[in-house]
Amino acid sequence: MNKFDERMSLSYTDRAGFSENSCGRNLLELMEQKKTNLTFGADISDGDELLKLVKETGEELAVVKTHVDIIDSYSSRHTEELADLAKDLGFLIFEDRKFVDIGKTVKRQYEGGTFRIADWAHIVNAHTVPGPGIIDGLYEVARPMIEKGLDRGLLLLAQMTSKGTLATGGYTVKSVAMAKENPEFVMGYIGAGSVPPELKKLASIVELYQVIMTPGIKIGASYDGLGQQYAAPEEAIRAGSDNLIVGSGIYGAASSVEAAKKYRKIGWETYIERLK
Ligand code: 6AU
Repeated sequence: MNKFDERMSLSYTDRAGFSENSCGRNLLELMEQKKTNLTFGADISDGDELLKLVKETGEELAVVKTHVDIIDSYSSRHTEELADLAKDLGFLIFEDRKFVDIGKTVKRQYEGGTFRIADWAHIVNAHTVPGPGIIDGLYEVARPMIEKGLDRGLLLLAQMTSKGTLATGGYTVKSVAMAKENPEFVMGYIGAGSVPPELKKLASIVELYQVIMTPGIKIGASYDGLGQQYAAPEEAIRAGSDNLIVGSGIYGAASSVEAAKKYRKIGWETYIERLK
């Protein structure tokens, strides 16, 4: 059986057994237990509104993804309360920081500054354009936390959803190769949910235990006017996505809770179908 077919036929729990990163393992197990493979991309500038929406939708979610630097008047209260909600409602926090610098700089951006991301984000992501030093720099911060039993994992941006992206073909293949040195830290990849044939190529070369999380998902839309491209949730799951990242499809809906329930149901049912 080829890698893609094997990936599609195994449950999250089966794949979790192969994982060397505890955060990746816990995400796979959490998705199976909670029966949701949905991430809410909570791109909301008002910190209190963000917390309110997360409180309302948290039961439906495996992960809440933040862009902490778009919160107006950020204070550590926002991320402390988010961390409390994560414990109460059972989801992981993914700060979509997209680190993209040399190792010693990203190390400081992850650990310190205004946001102290490593203190509260279980998952972060990084571009591979700087080379493997970016993984080493981030891992210097995460390693002692992982050794203490905390969930800390890194997703590499092997692809992007935006029109004209350079993250395709050989770039994607080299990004996947870069993860191999640090299986205890790199838990998976961002893949382009919006471009199912490309996503399938990624899902055909990554290890079984690695998670592919996919933005670019929206029902009834194909473009946002600023480069973002969309596909339907079913298409992404069938092309190898493990987790659907939905932003404006949830926070822009008339009822965010109803939208989250809808994306959750489609994501989960399509995952169950692919196991058959
Ligand atoms: O559903 P949307 O289009 O409203 O939001 C998509 C979210 C945004 C993006 O910053 C993010 O997903 N994203 C990413 C991530 C998660 O790394 C990569 C990418 O290629 N495209 C993309 O949209 O918060």
